[in-house]
Amino acid sequence: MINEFLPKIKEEILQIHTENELMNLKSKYLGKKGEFTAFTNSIKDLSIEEKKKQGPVINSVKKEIELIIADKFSEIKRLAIDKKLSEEKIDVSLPSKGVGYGSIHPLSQVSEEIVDIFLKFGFEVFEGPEIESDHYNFEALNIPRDHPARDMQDTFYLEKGELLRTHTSPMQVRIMEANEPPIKIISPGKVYRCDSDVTHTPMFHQIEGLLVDKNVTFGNLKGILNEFISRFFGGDIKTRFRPSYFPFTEPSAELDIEWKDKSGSKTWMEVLGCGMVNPKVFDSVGYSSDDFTGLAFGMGIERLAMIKFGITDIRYFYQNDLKFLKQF
Ligand code: 2NM
Repeated sequence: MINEFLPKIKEEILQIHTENELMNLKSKYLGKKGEFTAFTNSIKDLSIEEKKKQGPVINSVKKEIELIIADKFSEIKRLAIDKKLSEEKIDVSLPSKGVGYGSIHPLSQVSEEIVDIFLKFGFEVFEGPEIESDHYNFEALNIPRDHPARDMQDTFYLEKGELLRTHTSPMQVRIMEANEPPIKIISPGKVYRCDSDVTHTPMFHQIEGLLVDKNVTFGNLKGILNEFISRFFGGDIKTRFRPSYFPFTEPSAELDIEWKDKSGSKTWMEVLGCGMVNPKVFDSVGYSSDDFTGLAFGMGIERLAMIKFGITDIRYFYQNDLKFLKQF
């Protein structure tokens, strides 16, 4: 009879220790074919009077059974957690797994190394905005309207006539505009050009230098850059200044170094561009070309790092492959 269910279930539940066993018990009584379910189904054969009497009793017993099962369920969970906590021990005397150390990215290493050399020469470091105006990036640097560098294919143009700087010289124009000579600065930073192959990426890094004073000569330019090359590449490196053209310098030159290629034979490698600041640049920043002369140079960090470390594909720098990065 209905009164027998609760004592029976309470008795059986004492023997239960796992969630699985509890689920089995639940379905044994409350499942579709369960004993209690069968009992409740039999109510339909009773008279209306009996139904009214038995209905509430059945419901309250069912609730009680569900409660007993739910309590047991919580108890099983709690015991499992207690067991886990008491068994799990942390052995603080075990050796640790060790920490993986990061390292400075090769481009940062090379950039810092170059900056360090010029700091020792007495240059000051100035960084500026990567979004620039046509004035600072082109106009003030004597890059004329029809120059290919201004072409959409070389320069990333933004809205409102702004653009991503294609070199770090705009910063040097800003410094000249705001200061009288003497000036002795370098500007490292990211620059952007629409270009992509094994030696070009749309973003790369540059360091440009500028020295303006009375009586600055091409001899000073050669002296500074030769000393830089010897410190950066180490030892006795042959250099040659090969005539070239930039709108912002006159005369202009490219600096080559003698270098051994993979097969061991000597070749000339172009490492940077340089020249004496074009008087037209001085005009636009308000310097007097009668009183002052200037030397300037610009180099690509990726290019110098590739030469120094013998890297043949520029894209290695940006793939964050630890096998590559760990070599530096
Ligand atoms: C280069 C080569 C030659 C350069 C010129 C100037 C400035 F602002 F003074 F006009 N800054 N940098 C310069 C000169 C850059 O890069 C290949």
